[in-house]
This record gives sequence, structure tokens and C-alpha cells, in this order.
Amino acid sequence: AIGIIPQPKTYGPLGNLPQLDLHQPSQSIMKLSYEYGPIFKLKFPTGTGIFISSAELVEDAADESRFDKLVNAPLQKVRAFSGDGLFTSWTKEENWRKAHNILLPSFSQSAMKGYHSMMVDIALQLVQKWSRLNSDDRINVPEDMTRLTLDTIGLCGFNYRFNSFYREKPHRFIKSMGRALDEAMNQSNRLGVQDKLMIKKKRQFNRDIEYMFSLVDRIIEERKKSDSHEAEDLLSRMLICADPVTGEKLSDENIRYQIITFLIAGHETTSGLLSFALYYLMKHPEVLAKAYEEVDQVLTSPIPTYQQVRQLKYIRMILNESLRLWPTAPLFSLYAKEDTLLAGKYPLKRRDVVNILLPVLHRDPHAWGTDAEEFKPERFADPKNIPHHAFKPFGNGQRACIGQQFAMHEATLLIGMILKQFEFIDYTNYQLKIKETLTFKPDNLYIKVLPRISESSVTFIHEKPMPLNHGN
Ligand code: FDE
Repeated sequence: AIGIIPQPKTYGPLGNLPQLDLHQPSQSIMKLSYEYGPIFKLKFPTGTGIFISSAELVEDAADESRFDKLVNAPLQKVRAFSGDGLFTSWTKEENWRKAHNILLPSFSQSAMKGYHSMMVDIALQLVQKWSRLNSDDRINVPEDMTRLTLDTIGLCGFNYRFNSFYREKPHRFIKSMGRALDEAMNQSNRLGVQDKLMIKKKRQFNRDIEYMFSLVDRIIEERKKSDSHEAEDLLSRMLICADPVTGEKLSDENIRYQIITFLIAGHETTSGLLSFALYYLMKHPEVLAKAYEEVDQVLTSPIPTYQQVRQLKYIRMILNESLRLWPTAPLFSLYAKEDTLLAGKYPLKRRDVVNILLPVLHRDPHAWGTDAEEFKPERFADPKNIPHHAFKPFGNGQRACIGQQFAMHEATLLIGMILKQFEFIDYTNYQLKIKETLTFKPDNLYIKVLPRISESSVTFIHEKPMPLNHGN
């Protein structure tokens, strides 16, 4: 039988826009899905989209012969500064496959060995900051996690130090990027006429983009002059390597877009993941106890080795379970390549849009059981038991996240290191509230920490401080 796709009541040219809280669009759509079910459609000034959130429907939409990534309305606006970089390019654009081929080896699990010591460098900066706080100093968790993830991708990506732990306020690049991302999201929710009136916002948008380009272009120029091409970072790889298929290299302009892309895609998502994981650890003493046990067993010295991070299996399960309940990139979009039937039931025309609503998919009781709303890392103990079509925090198929191993290694390392050193104090009795930008984060999550009384942590903090690396 042919299925009818429900749609909430529309309001003239605004369509379903009034049903969205523009400060939290994805959470509004989540609410609608609890009301309208696993498939429904919404009409916006930018077009109509179907939203799906059951394992059965997503399994069918994951078929790459019939569906491909849609560069959706907000991403099209982001293209003003990330151009045809990996994240915002259409699969059929030449530069997508070229950059994908060139960069894939740099993001393999074995490539993580090369980044490990740089990741440790930045993680130590966070640990040292926290260990020097007074017992009544509070920590803004998402802010410090963002310092960490930004500095990590900057250092591993192109040997640039944002030095966020030495700044009270974010680096100017982050302010520009944050503002530009907000503006891109807002533009895609404005009506045409409204948008034309936003002259001041437009001017700021252009200034921000100019600043981002100038910083990144300077980094590329300096690297080209320095001929120290041994540096094993993403930038040197992009400058040196040719696509094995076409034999062509990336243009300077495209390299600029890729760098901006890694900064956008690599820092907010991973920092949100770390913040949610810490939140769940604090709220689940039994999980925390198991995590401490693993860390004490595996991390025999204050500075973890690559191999030890690989052994932190339970920490990875905690990260996966956090990504299940609060996938930090909550939604991705596909379009139908031809007329087709979704799940044998819902007729779609070529170019029809299907959005995957991850937080709801990840709680589908048919895939995850009746306790789907509960935080239980043990679900991920056996890879065979993971319902993969109901777990897509890194997207799908060839357009899935290239940074997955990178983010997971970085996050496992950091959680391991802070568990080794600290006790976490939930002094506000924090109640989860989600802040939305393009990504999800726990809003206003503050904690305090105490040093854990264990041999190695005390020795490490008081007798062997690492040299601080000021400069740049
Ligand atoms: C991608 C991605 C995705 C898909 C999207 C769509 O489809 O639209 C997702 C979902 C994601 N990603 C997610 C995530 C999460 C996390 C934590 C992350 N992510 C992280 C990271 C880091 C880095 C560096 C990155 N990331 C990157 C990236 C890129 C470049 C991309 C695109 C790819 C292609 O090719 O398309 C992504 N990422 Fe991510």
C-alpha cells in the first residue's frame, strides 16, 4: 500500500517555519517527530523536506545507489566560506572525489599514530589548566573542550597553534567563524525580502569571511615558502599529493576551503561529544566507577601511548553511547537520485529531500529496545549487537565523516587523561539543556574538579610540570 506522509498545518508562504523555534530548530523537529511519527514533511521558504527517524526508513535511505548527500540550505550558505571543501561540496563536483582520495589516508586509523603526540600536547594543556585551579574555581566545560578541539585540529591539520588555553576570549578566527556560521544558519531561515534588509549583517559576514581567508591563505603561503615539507600534517599532504586517479593536485583555493572545512567540522562536533560524555559520566556513578577502573588499569603513566588509547575500550563505549543519545551533528540530508519508493511504501520524485533526524533514530525502540532512552554504554560492548542502520552519528556511506577516527582518538585520549587525574564535582546539580548552533552542546555545563588521590597523578602535577609552550 502507498503511504501518506503527514504534514503539520502550514502558514502561507512561511509554510511550517512558525513551528520551529529558530534558536533550536533541530529540537523543534525532534518534538514534531514525537507527534507525527517516523516520517513527516515540512515546508520552508527554502523548500520542502521529508524527515525520517526509524531504523527501517533510514536503512532504505542509506542505499547510495538511490540517494546521495544533499548540500542543504544552511550548508549552501556555509559554502560562502568553505566553498567546494569536502563538507559542503556535491558528490558530483570534481573536487569532492579528488580531495576525498587525497585525504583519506591521512584519516585512517594508522595515521592517528602520527597525530598522537600532538593530541597529547594539547590534552596536557587542558589537564594542566585544570590541575592548577583552586578548589572553588569553576570550569565551563564546553568552552574548555572547544579550546582543546580547535587547538588539536589546528596543530594536527596545519601546524598552527591557536593557543586557546592562553586566551580568556576565543581567537579572532573563532569569533569570525562562529559569527559566520550563525549568519549562514539565520540566512537560510529568512525570507528573501527579510534577508535583503540585513545589510549590516551582510557586511559583517563579508568581513568575517575576508579575515578567515586572509589567515588561512597566509598559512598556506608560508608553508609553500618554507619547503620544510616533512611535516606530517594535512596541509603538507594536500600540497604534495596528487589524486591517484586523475594525477592532479588540489588548487591553493581548494586547499584553503579544506582547511576552513576541517576547522568547522572538526572542532564544534568533537567538543560537544566530549562535553556530553563528561555530563553522562557525572550523572552515572556506576559507569564512572568502571571508567576509573579501566583508566587505572590501562594508563600506567601520566602520558598515554597510542596503544594505550586503543585499549580504552570502555571509554569508547561511553563516547559512542553519548553520540547515540546526543549526536552532536543532529541531522544530515539526502536527495533521491531518481523517482523511487522509500521503504517500498512512500513515493518520492527525483530530487525530493529526505533528512535523517539522528537523535530520534538513535532512540528507536525497535532497534535499541525499550530502554532506548537510558544511558548504557554496555550496548556497545559487542560490535555485532550494534544496529548499524539505527546508529549514524558520523553520517552515511562515502559522504560519511572523514574525521571519525580522528575525533574518536582525540576524545578517548582526553577522557582517559582527565579520568586519570580528576574527580568531577557537579556542584550546580546540572540539568541538561541543549544549545544549538549547527551542532548540539550542553548549555552552561559548569563543574569543579579535585585531584584524584593516586600516586601517579600527584607526582605528575607537583614534581614534573611540562614546559609551557608560549608563543606564536
Ligand atoms: C562529515 C560528517 C558528517 C556527514 C554530514 C552529511 O552527510 O551532510 C557527519 C554526520 C559528521 N561529520 C559528524 C561528526 C561528528 C564528529 C564528532 C565529527 N564529525 C568530527 C569530525 C572531525 C573532523 C576533522 C571532521 N568531522 C571532518 C568531516 C568532514 C571533512 C566531513 C565531510 C566528508 C565528506 O567527504 O563529505 C564530515 N566530517 Fe565529521
